Amino acid sequence: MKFGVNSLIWTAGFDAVHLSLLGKVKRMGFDGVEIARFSFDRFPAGRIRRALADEGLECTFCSALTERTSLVSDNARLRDKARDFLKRGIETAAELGTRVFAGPFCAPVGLLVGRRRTADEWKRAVEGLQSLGGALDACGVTLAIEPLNRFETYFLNTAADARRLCEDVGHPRIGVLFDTFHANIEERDLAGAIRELGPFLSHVHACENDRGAPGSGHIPWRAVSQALRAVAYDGWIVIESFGSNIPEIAAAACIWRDLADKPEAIAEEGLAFLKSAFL
Ligand code: LER
Ligand code: MN
Repeated sequence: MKFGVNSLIWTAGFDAVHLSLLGKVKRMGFDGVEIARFSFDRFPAGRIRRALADEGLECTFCSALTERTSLVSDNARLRDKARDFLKRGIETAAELGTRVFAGPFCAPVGLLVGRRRTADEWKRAVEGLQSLGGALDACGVTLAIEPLNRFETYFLNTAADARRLCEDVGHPRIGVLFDTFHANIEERDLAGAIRELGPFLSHVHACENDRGAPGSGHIPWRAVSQALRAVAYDGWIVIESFGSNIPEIAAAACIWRDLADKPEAIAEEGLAFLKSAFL
């Protein structure tokens, strides 16, 4: 397993001006950084890739569908926009030199429609994801689809549904991102959910129940660690939290208070805890 930290702790628009963060992340003891972007225009992927190599760091890449971009919409224009966006994201991940592109990639983050998903929406998600198979193969990238808790999406909330979605899609480069924060709200048994995902588990966000430092709340980390071992997971464990000034996800993530004295504390204290619990 490799440990990473998500750049959303500091910024939603990781760019050349943030390269000094890389040295800091390396000195904290992480293997890599998860770079977050919600737009891929003018993104200096090559420069960031070289800076990562200079620091001896790896990376993963994450994003999200936001307003007016949806694979499941009945509006073909919004579906096209979502497919183009995800294809650009997959190509950008390859330019960064990572094999993981992760996030909630079916419906826009924060969209709640006051009803459960329909069979037509499920079918459109399956077809939309299938249409990305060629780009994933060409770029050697895996798409890790993230179920979110019910207050952030109506479309995909549980590990069991995420596994079924992947089975219906049937592409080996499409798997599931398991985020312990969302799972704590939606799963009866976090370890059981991980075991049920088995080979479909592609990526992990390690988040405390309040999005603070892993180890400071009530997520059952030992059980999570044992379940990851049981399914022979050897991918990334990425600490994810959000600064309170991230407009792209503020309305969905609803973090309205500081979860630590400074953002670095979530990364540093979380990593020390995870290494003791997981290694
Ligand atoms: C993104 O990884 C995530 O977990 C979401 O809660 C963002 O709103
Ligand atoms: Mn997450």
